[in-house]
Amino acid sequence: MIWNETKECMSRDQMVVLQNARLTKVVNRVYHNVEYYRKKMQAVGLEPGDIMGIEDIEKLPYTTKDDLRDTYPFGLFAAPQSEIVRIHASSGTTGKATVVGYTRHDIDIWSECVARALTMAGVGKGSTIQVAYGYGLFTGGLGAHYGAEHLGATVIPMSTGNTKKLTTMMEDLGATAIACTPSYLLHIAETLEAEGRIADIKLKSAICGAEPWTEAMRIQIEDKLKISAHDIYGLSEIMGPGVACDCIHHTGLHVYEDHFLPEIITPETLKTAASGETGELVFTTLTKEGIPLIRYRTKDLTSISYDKCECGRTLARISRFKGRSDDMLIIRGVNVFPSQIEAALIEMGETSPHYIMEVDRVNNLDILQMKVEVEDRYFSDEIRELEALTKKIERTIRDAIGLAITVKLVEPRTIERSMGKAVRVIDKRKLV
Ligand code: DLL
Repeated sequence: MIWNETKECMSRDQMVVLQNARLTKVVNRVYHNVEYYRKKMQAVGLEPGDIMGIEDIEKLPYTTKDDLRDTYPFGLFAAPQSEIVRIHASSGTTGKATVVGYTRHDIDIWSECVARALTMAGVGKGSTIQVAYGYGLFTGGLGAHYGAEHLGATVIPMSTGNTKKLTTMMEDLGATAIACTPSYLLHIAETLEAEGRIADIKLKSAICGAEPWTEAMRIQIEDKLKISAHDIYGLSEIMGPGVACDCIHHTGLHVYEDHFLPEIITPETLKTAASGETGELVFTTLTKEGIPLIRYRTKDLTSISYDKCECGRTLARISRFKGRSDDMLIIRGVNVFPSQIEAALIEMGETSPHYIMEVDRVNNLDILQMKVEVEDRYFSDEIRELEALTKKIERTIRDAIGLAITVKLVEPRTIERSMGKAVRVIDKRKLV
């Protein structure tokens, strides 16, 4: 039973009792099993006994992507390798990925959380769901897959990349739900619309996330496909999809607070934000064994409300995301840091460090283009040399970020110089 009062409708007092017990346990776990955390806590004179419950949370140090990078790949793992049954990874700020590991228990909790999220979208036993998030190191595919199986739904593991096959299967196998990025779903909707096939599909709901989208875009998807569309949030460091999801009332995403303790901080001061104020979302994992994280700074900007929802759930709700406090871009659901591209370019050593990236959305699909300055000689030499370098840069960047990119090489001093902080990215995508 997924939608159950014990987990979703407990009183604030009951939730705090549960969180207190779980927080003290996880703090002990990281202190005793993770040298990096032990040292971090000792550096500020903390012992596990100093943390009696969530009212002590502010005493604990933050964790950031840099901590994961500094301890790459396994330095923050709190379980021995023999207990780790799965590894996932996402982009780091420079070349190295952020690696996360799950014990069997972690996978069970993750599946339960995703199942709880899918339940909000009406998915259950008897549903047929197409999972069109990428499968692989990205958490989207397998995360949604295990959650749907946990519910007893029939899963079609589509992954990404072949819209024709996806829409054919959607129709032929009678899919009633789909899990994919919102921009991809809008693309699917427009494809079906153009082919006059909307009436032939049985889709009832969608669970979309992994990238920012707007309420207007959600309504557009619902209107086009005549379905109910839900916003699912998550991040690999904390677990993957299924950290929070919105219910039929769409008044914020319910956070699975029994597993992830949320805080909102002001990024400039790193202090707890005033109640209801927008700030950076921070999570402490309360039940994870593989890689529990303490006060992980997500860099995602949102606000939080503890009011009971009309649906009856008492879980805290975070509002739709308002952006990020760093420069991470999400392109086709893939996280990209401009610094990764810069590092790859510099390592090649054949270009100048002057470049500009442009992200746009064409037919609801993100495209990434880039202009890079190269020496004059490439323009006076044979054209073939220019083409070869273009291809080489495209390959190098694609390998570094995992996304196709179109590169145009330009002559020296043609990219506008900035007086202040260099403008490296122009994001032309308009979230409708
Ligand atoms: O994107 C996990 C996921 C998969 C979530 C499928 C939902 C569905 P990462 O690749 O680690 O994990 O990227 C995490 O993506 O910090 C946000 O900036 C962004 N993000 C994820 N979901 C949403 C959402 C997955 N619903 C980063 N709205 C996060 C806005 C989102 N941004």
